[in-house]
Amino acid sequence: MSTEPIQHFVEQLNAEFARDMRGPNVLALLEDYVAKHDDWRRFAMFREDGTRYSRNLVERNDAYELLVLCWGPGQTSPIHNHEGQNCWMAILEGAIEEVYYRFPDGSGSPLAQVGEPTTYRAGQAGYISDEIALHLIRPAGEAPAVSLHLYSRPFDKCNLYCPETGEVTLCRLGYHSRHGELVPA
Ligand code: CSS
Ligand code: FE2
Repeated sequence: MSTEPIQHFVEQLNAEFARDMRGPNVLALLEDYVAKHDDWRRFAMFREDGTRYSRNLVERNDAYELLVLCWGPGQTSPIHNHEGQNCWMAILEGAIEEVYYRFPDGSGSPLAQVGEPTTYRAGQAGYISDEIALHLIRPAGEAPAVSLHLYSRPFDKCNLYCPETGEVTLCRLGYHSRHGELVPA
């Protein structure tokens, strides 16, 4: 049986992080995978209740986690950090908007947006870390979107930031499915 393209991609990522934990070639590997393959579809499970975007685990090890995120119309993420880790994102289907924010200054004032929202379309990829900014992610327009996220190292919680006051709350991050199997509610 031939290796699935996404399994081959995982093996490339394993080799990349074994060679250099900073993952200098990860963006190029992501762009290459999303340009050529669509076997990610078996991981793309939207939440039936439509309450928020879904997080579907593809692969997780000590070095990184790889997830397929499914965004229904209007399912905006909270403003969040990335726990000091590297975050790469590539768009699989539809279009995604990213909005940058400055970290709160502790004064209780509204978070400052940085620049204009960036739109990423299918095939495009980007990178963020806490050194760059906080961000939120939302599907652009009224169509659903699917994105591929790679975090190195993995994290199970992150901070959420209130846009009006900068107040921080801790959020536990769960999975809607793992390795193609729904996680029981
Ligand atoms: N960090 C969010 C998605 S936007 S990068 C998450 O993993 O749920
Ligand atoms: Fe994020």
